[in-house]
Amino acid sequence: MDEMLIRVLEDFGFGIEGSVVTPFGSGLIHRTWRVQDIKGQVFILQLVNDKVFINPDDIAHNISIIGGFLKKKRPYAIFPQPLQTVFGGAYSRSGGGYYRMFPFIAGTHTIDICTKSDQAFEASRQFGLFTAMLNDLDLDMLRHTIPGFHDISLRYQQFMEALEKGDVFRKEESKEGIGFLLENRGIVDRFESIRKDPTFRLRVTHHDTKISNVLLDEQERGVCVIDLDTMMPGYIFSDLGDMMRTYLSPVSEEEKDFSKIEVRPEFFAAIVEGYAGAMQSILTKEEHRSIFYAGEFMIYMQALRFLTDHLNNDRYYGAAYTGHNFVRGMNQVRLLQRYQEMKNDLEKIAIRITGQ
Ligand code: GN1
Ligand code: MG
Repeated sequence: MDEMLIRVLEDFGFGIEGSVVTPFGSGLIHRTWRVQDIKGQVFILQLVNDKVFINPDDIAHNISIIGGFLKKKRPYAIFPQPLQTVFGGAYSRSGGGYYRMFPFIAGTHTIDICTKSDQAFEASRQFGLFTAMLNDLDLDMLRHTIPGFHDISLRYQQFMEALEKGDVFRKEESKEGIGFLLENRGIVDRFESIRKDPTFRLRVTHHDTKISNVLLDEQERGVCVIDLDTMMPGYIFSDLGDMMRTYLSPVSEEEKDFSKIEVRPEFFAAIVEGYAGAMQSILTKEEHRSIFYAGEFMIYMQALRFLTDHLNNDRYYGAAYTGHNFVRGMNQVRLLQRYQEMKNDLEKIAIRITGQ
């Protein structure tokens, strides 16, 4: 085993004898390992990307505030608290970066693609319950772990800067996608008016609601949400929208054959049902009216982010092959087009389910 990992494991009180460490998961940001100790218990070890999370202590702060709140007010909630090091810290710094460790909840598993609408329902219900359980937590207690993370106006501005200063050849090649994004700027304008509307509530939202961030039990019932790095004050359309972005189509943002990109209305219905059911009377009229917008908001923002990164020569997401972020960006453009084509049907579904 790597010298550095040995020291990190020791900081968390693990003996090296009998511990098995294997790479785990498919996230783009952190490095993750599965650790099995001598007794066969399983843990998840992560090296936090401190270029993205500039102040990892903010993550530990939010986890501790939210964990403490739930323990006191919602003792039935399942919330996987990270382990402390033998020195009482949230991170081991022995490997150079910020390493943290979580227990793995026995009897649960995660999936990488949403193949059944029941899975979409279960996941959405868990994200809805998460926000509902934190409805009365004072938002001022929380820190913004990535400032401006889902600020679509900031993402738009970064896109405009990349158009000005980015790679000229890549810009030429991305003309069609760029044109589409510029034409759809209304999505950013709508966010600006929501932000100015004092009645549109900020809540504790998760900000990374992909299907692999929900633990499922053997019957595929949702158990709880994981990956708590970006839980911070936000709008429900961030969470609803990222589920739409990642569950509606049978293929992911990685797919190169865009003819496979589809919007499955039964998955849209499942997302709305799961979320609205969990949030019940908590959702406001303004929030109900933002359900279709949620998908537009998140798909558009992700298209902006991938194309911006392509123009900036892949400095944020990295690239496994030349043009990787171009493919991802154009994939999201296509998904947004498909989504907008179905606007009438999807809005009807949302109204049928929520009655609003
Ligand atoms: C990143 O690493 P991962 O897959 O959890 C990104 C999300 C993007 C996603 C796109 C901190 O998440 O915002 O939607 O890639 N997270 C961060 O795959 O930038
Ligand atoms: Mg994540």
